[in-house]
Amino acid sequence: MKLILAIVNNDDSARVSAALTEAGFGVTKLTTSGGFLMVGNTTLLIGTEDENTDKAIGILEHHCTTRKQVSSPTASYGLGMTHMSVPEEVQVGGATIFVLDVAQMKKI
Ligand code: 2BA
Repeated sequence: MKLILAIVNNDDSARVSAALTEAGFGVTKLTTSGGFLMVGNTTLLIGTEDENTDKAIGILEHHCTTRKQVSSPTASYGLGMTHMSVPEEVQVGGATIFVLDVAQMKKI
């Protein structure tokens, strides 16, 4: 079994969660923030059998789009405030995906 951690843009999270749920995946949404831009994003936890991992990643790829975002002065917090108040355009996402092996899953 695998646990997929997918960090996605807030604007994509509702659509991709709905698509995953519709395809039969269990999904948990966490409200998170990126350490660089210091703005909100969404982390999806998806527990699934090994053979369904690629299908889940395909759904994430289909619904998560790449965007350009301008960093705000607060983005400097993640860099020890060395880049204070110099807005930069950065490319964000589609999605940042980690696939972890799960030793055990239990529902009690
Ligand atoms: P943030 O940390 O807010 O990063 C937003 C975007 O800023 C990144 O997009 C990247 O283009 C840029 N960026 C991040 N760190 C940077 C740095 N030290 N110097 C210059 N530019 C930097 P993505 O790579 O698509 O990442 C989107 C979000 O995914 C991140 O938001 C973070 O929440 C998460 N993420 C990305 N890589 C990660 C990792 N290795 N571990 C944990 N979370 C990660």
